[in-house]
Amino acid sequence: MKLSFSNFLILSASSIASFANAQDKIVGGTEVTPGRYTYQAALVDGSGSQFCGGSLIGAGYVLSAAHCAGGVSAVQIGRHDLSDSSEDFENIKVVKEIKHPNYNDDTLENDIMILKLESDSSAQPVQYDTGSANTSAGEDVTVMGWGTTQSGGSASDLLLEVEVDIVSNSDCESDYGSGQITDVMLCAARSGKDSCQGDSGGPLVIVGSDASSDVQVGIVSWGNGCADPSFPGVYARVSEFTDFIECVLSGGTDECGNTGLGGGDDWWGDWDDDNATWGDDSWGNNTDDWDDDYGFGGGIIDVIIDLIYAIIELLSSLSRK
Ligand code: 4AZ
Repeated sequence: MKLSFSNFLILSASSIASFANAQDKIVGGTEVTPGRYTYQAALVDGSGSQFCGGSLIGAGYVLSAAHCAGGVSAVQIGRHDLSDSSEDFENIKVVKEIKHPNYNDDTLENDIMILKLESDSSAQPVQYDTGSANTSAGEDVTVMGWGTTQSGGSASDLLLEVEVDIVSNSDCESDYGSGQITDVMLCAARSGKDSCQGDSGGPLVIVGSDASSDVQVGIVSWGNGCADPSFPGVYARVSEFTDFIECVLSGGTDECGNTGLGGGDDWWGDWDDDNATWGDDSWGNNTDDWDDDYGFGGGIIDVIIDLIYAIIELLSSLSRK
């Protein structure tokens, strides 16, 4: 994951400290029963190396963390032992990384992304929490991945899982410091157990009787070290992103989740939403629109249009004051 410089300093110190009580799995976990988590996805780069996790939420869509964006080449669904190339799994090319438009890579707010796949997976997807799951402090939740088995340690070839307890946002904020844990995050911890580097983007679920009854409540996002008793693991809180997820699953892309330019409930946002080909879709942001078709793609025209939108949005917000 990405770390701010101050987090990096804390992480460096805490990884030295946690070295002393290193655990041996995900951190403190166990090997998954192969095939249990049908929806678990390995995100791989151009050379086929796994670097993040994800979860199948619809036949053609994988949910992951925005901080995993940039080089997702394909997803592999149905994997268990990454060192076993003879495994029977789906390798599906990614055609678009749809990051939440308000993802902030300093604060890691809105650390959510959906990958659009070139073709459908036939695996059982996971249900995602739209607000009815119980995410009270103390609830048991499970996280899985091929990430490192200790902070700064080496990754696991085998898919590992670990059960942790939900920690309230207020307790988590007292651990991390004021303002660091917002409503769009969810924390979880248990002594000696945690997600870690390389698990990012993977699902945190309330386990049901089988894959079809599991409910995903979190996405592995960040933390200071791993299984450090002073710092819970931090996850994107899935129920806060129902609109974003449903917009993407119904075919949307760059306009989804946009509460800023061309999104919000100010007069400009409303007008722009009504005129849906402006601002969000056809102009400025996209890679396959008229301006790109006419050869200006991603260039100065986009910048100028975005600037005009920014000015309009600013004037609009001033007029609301
Ligand atoms: C990471 O670096 C990371 N303990 C993921 C999860 C956690 C810490 C770090 C949570 O991707």
